[in-house]
Amino acid sequence: MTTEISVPDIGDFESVEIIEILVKPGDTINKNDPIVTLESDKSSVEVPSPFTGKISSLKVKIGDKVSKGNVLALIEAEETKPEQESKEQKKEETKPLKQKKEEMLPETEKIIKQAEQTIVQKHRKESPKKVYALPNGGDIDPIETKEWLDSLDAVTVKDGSDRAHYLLKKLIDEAYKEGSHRPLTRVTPYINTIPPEAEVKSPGDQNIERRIRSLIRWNAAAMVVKANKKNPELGGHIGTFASAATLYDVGMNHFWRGKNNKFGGDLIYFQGHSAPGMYARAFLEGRITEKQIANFRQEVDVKGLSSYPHPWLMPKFWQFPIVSMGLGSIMSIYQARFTKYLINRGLLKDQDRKIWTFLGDGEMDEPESLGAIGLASREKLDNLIFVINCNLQRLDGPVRGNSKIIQELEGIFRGAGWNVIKVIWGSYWDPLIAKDKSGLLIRRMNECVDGEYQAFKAKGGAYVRENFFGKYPELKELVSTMTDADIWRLNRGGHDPHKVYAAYDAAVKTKGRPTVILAKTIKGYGMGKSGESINITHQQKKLGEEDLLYYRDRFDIPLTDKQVKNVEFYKPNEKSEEIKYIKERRMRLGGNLPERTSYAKPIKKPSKNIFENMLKSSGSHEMSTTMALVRMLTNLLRDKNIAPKLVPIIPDEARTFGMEGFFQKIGIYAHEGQKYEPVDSEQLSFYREDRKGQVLEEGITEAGAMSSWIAAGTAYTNHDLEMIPIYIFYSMFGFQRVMDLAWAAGDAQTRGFLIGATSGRTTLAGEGLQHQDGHSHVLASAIPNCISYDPTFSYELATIVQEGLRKMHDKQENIFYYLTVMNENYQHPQMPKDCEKGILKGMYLFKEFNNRGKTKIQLLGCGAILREMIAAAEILSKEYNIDSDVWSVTSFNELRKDGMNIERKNLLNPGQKPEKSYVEKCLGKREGTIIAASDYIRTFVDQIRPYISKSFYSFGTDGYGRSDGRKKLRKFFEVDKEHIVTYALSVLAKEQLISSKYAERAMKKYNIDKDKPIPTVL
Ligand SMILES: Cc1ncc(C[n+]2csc(CCOP(=O)(O)OP(=O)(O)O)c2C)c(N)n1
Ligand SMILES: [Mg+2]
Repeated sequence: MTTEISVPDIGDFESVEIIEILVKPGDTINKNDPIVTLESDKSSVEVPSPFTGKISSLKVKIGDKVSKGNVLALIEAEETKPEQESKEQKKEETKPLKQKKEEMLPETEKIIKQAEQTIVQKHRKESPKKVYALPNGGDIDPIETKEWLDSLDAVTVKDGSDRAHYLLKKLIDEAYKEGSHRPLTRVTPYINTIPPEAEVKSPGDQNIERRIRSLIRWNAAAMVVKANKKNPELGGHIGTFASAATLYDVGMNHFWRGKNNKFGGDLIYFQGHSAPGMYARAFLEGRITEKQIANFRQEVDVKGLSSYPHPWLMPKFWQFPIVSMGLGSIMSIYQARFTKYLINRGLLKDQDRKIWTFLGDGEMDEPESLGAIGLASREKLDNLIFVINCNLQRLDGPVRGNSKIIQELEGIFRGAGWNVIKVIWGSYWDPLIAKDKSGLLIRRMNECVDGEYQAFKAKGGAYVRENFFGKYPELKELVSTMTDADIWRLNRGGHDPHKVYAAYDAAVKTKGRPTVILAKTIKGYGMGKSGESINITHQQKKLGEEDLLYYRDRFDIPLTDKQVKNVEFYKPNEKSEEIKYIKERRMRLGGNLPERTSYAKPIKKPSKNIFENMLKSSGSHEMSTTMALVRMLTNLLRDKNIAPKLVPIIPDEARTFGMEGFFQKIGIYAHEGQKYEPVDSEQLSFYREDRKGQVLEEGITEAGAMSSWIAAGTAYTNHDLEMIPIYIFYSMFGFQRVMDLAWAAGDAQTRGFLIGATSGRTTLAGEGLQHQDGHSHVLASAIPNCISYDPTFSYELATIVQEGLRKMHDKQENIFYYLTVMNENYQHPQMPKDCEKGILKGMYLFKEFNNRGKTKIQLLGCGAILREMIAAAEILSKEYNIDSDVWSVTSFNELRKDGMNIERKNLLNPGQKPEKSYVEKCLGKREGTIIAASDYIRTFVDQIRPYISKSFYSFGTDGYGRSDGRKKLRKFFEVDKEHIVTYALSVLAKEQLISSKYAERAMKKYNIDKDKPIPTVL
């Protein structure tokens, strides 16, 4: 049956142009196959067929303008009822009878009145007559309290703790209804979450594990001390790993599975300052040589070991660069989410891999540490486990001297919906807590603050007896049979392998939410007087002989005094129990950690015809480079190799960039699918969330979006899957906002595209000072493996993207691209001949104005300002008979890279004929002074100044942006065609090639006020 395919609801648009027809008569198509592409002045979107069948005729052609309801084609459809219709019908059937607005009001008022009466009565009923609790939380009726506690006990014994929890929750809910607003469940008592009887026991041999841990501790400390003996400039940390050794060891021996040909491996984000501990273990495992650890922090000549986890410097070892505090948290959260994304999209097998992140308690104050924890619980990331090493100290002093960091973090994470496991007390405390029937011990634990806990571990057993237990006679009595040494031995949970094992075991078994383990430890554990739990611990890197001997004895390291004085490392022989054990554990767990490998298959570069349209002139059709990019992405989504690998990432700006067509076409990733009918469900580009959705619509978090981009751009190593992440953002909120993450992305060798959209100080126009970007390219230039371009025309953009795909995803080079695209609409010319190489190198000759010129000038324009330069060249030619060569500069950054490389080569080869830089090759033989301008600060343009032998003048948009139209802004920043003409005339006058009167006249003509201050002060 012949059926019409017509234009569906396309939102607010009327008369939208058809720019592509994707079917022809006779084609057999499936439902949802695209029929045509429509383009408004803001976005382009494909119209899918609502039917499966054979196209019998087309009713439109390219260039036609259509609106909702216009017929596009006729189809011999297999079924004629489009889904949309039946949905609408269904809705009609179930719709309740609509009441008229006027009829609703009195009824509503009645309900409100009734409600108000109830509230008033309730208020009267509950006016407080009695004081229920003392302001300090003290108990006004201990007998009543006991009755409640006995009841709770009885319920727990009879029906279990879940029933007790249920009743408590009911009571709390009831109390809320009655007006109590205190968050009763924010924190739990200051004791371990897992009671001793519920602990799962470690199957490991504790004696061997302790010996291994001691050796790792020694070698880790020795490598820092040795390096600093050689050269005190080198630095390093002992105290951080000393506090975390058990936390790492239990994971390494029992939980963290390596990557191999059957399993993808757990991903561990090691806290940066713990790096010596990871090296020390790898040394015992035979993965790192003694020469390497002897050269810790000496990387230049001897290929020693990196200070911190840097994949760029140790690409076969480190996976995650997280020494900048806070980044580990946010990057790992988005890593865990991206892993689920790949699984839900069917690209990765679900092997229950875990992501573990080690963080410092001081580090948790970074906004990036806590800023994304809501996402982790919202997305039910049960593949994510945080271990926060709560040694109570940061660099200068206690993290929370006057309160307790563990309790604070517990409240925050519980509030965010995480599973919180506190590992506060070690096993030696268990009998004391069991004996404490009155609850006084827990009360004392609750009332001490971290400043005191820090002192307890710095000042010895007698001090603890006096100042901790001594506060209450009953507690003093509790420890009366213990010696001071026994009291000193009362350990902290994070140093107890049993407690840590039980916590890890519970964490890996947790379903439906992420887990955070809050482990209490001692900073500088084992360092004694030189650095245990004292304020200078963090900086301590030079242990004296006495300190080293103490450390050796504390951990029973079989080294002689002489060997200790020489700061020798210790590794038992290969046949020893320890080495056999450590290797066997890792073998059982599937492989080494950390280890960075990649077995990802390259993605074949797309066929050239995907880009064909972009190389042609757009004729009279005007469009922005943003729209050109979106068109290109839409085309790439038709390439079978590329399409599934594209990961569009957007922080809440898809509509600004005209990308809403992606919602319908590839869907927005949502781990629970779409539980609601979207408000715009009738429209073509409706907000479609889908479990298999491809777009990462991150919301307003550039740091989160950047973390997703890093996760996707490193999937080639972390998941052996090459992905193509394209993160599109307001250019001002890119590098400026997340530079630290961009730096880490470079270190991690992320591959992908960063797109600074709505770019250019004068091109974004009305948004003003906070939005108008004039320096993102300068920031991008600081990252060595970032390649950046500011293209003007769609063929430039197409050339760059093609090359990017080829280099990063076909050739698998470890680079990433930063491209700026604009929202200014204009016509795009056809690609000139032979400019491909120039586009990629950074500049090419766009046009020569050869009239009968008196004199000549070289005009270099970049991005938005190239068009001003072309217009200026026309004026100079027509009105002043001045010839010019106009160059399109696609990247001053790339030109500078070439320039400095060539200059260096020449300086290092003084006896040889010097090579020419690329800019010199382009401009050296051309006549005339150079005038160069961009929509960025002059620093961007000035980068090429040293590499050309001619006079050079640069113009740019230095200063704060402000709101206005493009024309006015360009005049204000002096990068409009009129200023360029005037400055060109002035430059030629300065060079004594023409009279100065031309420039003066131009200033008058164009209303250029020479007394206006430079924009940087305005
Ligand atoms: C963004 C950032 N700011 C500052 C530092 C310097 N820094 C290194 S370690 C440290 C203290 C860390 O304390 P904590 O997080 O408690 O870790 P711990 O060493 O106690 O385990 C600081 C301030 C850094 N590495 N990164
Ligand atoms: Mg700390």
